[in-house]
Amino acid sequence: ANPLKRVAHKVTESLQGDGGGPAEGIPGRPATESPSVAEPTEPRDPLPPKPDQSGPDTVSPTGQPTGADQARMAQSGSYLTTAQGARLYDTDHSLKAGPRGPVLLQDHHLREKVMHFDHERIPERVVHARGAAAHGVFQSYGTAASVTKAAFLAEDVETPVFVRFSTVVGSRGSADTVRDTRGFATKFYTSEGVFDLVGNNIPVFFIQDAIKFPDIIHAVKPQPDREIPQAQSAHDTFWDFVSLHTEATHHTLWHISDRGIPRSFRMMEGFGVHTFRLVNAEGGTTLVKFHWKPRLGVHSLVWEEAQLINGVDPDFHRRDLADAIESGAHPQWELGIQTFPDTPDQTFEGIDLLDPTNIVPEELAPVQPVGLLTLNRNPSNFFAETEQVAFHVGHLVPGIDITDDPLLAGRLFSYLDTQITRLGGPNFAQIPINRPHAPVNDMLRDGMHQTAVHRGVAPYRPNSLDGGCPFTAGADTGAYIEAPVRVAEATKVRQAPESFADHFSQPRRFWLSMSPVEREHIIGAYTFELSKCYEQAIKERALQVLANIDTELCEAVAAGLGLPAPKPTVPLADVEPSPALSQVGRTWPADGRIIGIVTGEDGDVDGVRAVREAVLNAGMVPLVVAPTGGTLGSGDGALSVQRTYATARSVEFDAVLLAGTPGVGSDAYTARDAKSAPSPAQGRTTDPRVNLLVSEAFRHGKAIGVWAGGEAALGAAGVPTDAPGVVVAESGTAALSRVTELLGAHRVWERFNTQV
Ligand code: HDE
Repeated sequence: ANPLKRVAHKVTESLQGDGGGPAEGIPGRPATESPSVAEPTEPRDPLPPKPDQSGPDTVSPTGQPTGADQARMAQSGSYLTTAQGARLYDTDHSLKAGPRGPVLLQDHHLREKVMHFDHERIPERVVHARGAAAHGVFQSYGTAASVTKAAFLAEDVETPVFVRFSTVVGSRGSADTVRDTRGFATKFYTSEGVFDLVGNNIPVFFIQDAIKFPDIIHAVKPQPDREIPQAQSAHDTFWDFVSLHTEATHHTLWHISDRGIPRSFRMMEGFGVHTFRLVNAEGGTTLVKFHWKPRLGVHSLVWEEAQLINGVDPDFHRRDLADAIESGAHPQWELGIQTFPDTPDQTFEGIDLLDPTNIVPEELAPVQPVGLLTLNRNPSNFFAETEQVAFHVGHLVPGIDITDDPLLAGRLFSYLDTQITRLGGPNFAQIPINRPHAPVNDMLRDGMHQTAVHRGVAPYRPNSLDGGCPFTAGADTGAYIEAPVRVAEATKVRQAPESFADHFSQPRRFWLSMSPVEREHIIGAYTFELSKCYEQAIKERALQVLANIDTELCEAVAAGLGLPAPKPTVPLADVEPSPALSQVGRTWPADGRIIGIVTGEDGDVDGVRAVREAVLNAGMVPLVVAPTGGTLGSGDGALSVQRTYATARSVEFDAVLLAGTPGVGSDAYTARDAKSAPSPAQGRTTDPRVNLLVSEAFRHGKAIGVWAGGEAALGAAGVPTDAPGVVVAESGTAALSRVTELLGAHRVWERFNTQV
């Protein structure tokens, strides 16, 4: 076990702790920096960034200041100043004519302070407004070198990256665990310029042509009259559109499946969606689809859990990502490519590669790993980095080119255009997070928020006055040269190709690839969403779409809605399942999983201490839950409590351990907490909050381990001791080792009402 990891985990706990344990100062900073109760008055320089915010240095070869250097430029010296650097002696009182007199217009500090505050917000992204991001590094294996000359994909090249995950629909302040597609956008600061891979966690899209993007987004966003519902697809306008516009069927099915409610950003796949074209050193081209494969596997929440988390901890995914990085459990993904010959028809095994509603099953074209992404540093400032980062599918490097996918074409326009409104002008490439780490010598000049001081007199070509500089490069000096692809001779039309017309066989393949428990979740999710629609005609039309995917699916949802199941209007496609699409049935590492250790007043403190250590040693995060805050036990061996019965909810934990007899005989539950008194169970009183925690964990398919009398808490919650995934052990560590094995499958799938 790595001792550093343990120290770091303690940091995580002190950040999350609400148990009132001993103050440990500012997490991650030296103890000498810990704030005393009184405000410090001795002038000193700004505090350094926390350790998790200053990972490996990513200084740009051009000497552009990055990270801490950049912070020093914005914040230096010990004294408070105006934006112009004049030191201030008071920032709490406006300048007035006498203490009770009118405020004077001449107060330049007041005016500057309030003026700046008034403009602190910028427009949120029109889609993907809510996100969280991290810095990291991409280590290339060199396995793609035969198909692309991109320098960052050559053997053993390390490239700094910044990755932003997002939801699509909700506003910037919406909750994390809503049912939605997730964005997975990666900025590679390569030696040949920035490459952005702006993908999603779903490999297909709602529409085949960018011109429909405003339509789908208008349909899914809150309805325009009352601006409800926030961050949800369960409403009439969304289902109105997707039931009429059947090319959305495949994406909608993924969105309704467990992929729409990921357990963590760290446990999501990512996809470039479109087919791209790679170009190698000899000029040879290959069509590819990009995939990100998470080291921790692909895992999801269950719907009830997702809904509860939105209230209990709306920042669940954001917190999970930041905490994991802070604690040293750096999330990792392998970048992989599926490759296809660049034939004139751009199809593979009959699948049109230009249609972004199609996948190519991995069984037909295996995903070949080409490098490893590790996220190892949290942003130091959300606004400067996560909010101001500007991704663009047109940020390409030599060796990576586009195809004629009509969805990609529109994106090539949109991502630049949107930054003008969002970031206030055309110079957003100069914002620190967006700066390339390659030398930049453009002839772009002036404009809003210009921060460069360009030299020379000739920002034009050809010129002699600046000695002819800048010069254009050639293929041998690293120029980006478009692949000389033939463009078909054709007539201008507003029309989709015939090969884009099949909207149901790919969704059917997805459905047939699901395990029974995943199908049950899909049926539940369609029933939930359509039940939220008011218009009968929309529900009926949505059922018609389902009938064209699968009869069992349609009948089950129709039964839930209390409507007749329609017959298919197209023959059901004869497709082979793709086992790679299912999330169930494999075993994954349990790293970074959160284990709730629930104990009572008479809890087994030594047992809790031992199991807590064992959780840390296994690379997981223990959170101790007790009736009240403070510590368990006293003296050197005292254990901090991170959650109390009042603040803990089962949804925070991946598995639960019950130490001793938590909640049984508890006095912590008083009339203040609820109207009813504790209920008797097994001859003793029991705390309903612990009952709820245990029964929810059970219902959501989580492993539960008990020892030292914990069976009583199971009994009180109505959980049978011999149920699947319930472990009764001699000691906490024995319970933990069995629970860790169960976590490998993510959930105890046998608990759901289907055969796995
Ligand atoms: Fe986007 N998309 N998109 N999108 N998209 C934006 O760009 C757009 C599409 C994706 O973390 C916007 O800077 C159009 C597919 C991600 O900053 C905007 C179309 C995929 C992010 C935009 C699509 C995506 C965005 C809003 C249809 C997966 C967040 C703010 C042609 C492959 C990036 C911004 C971040 C953001 C337009 C379709 C992924 C308006 C017109 C397909 C991950 O430019």
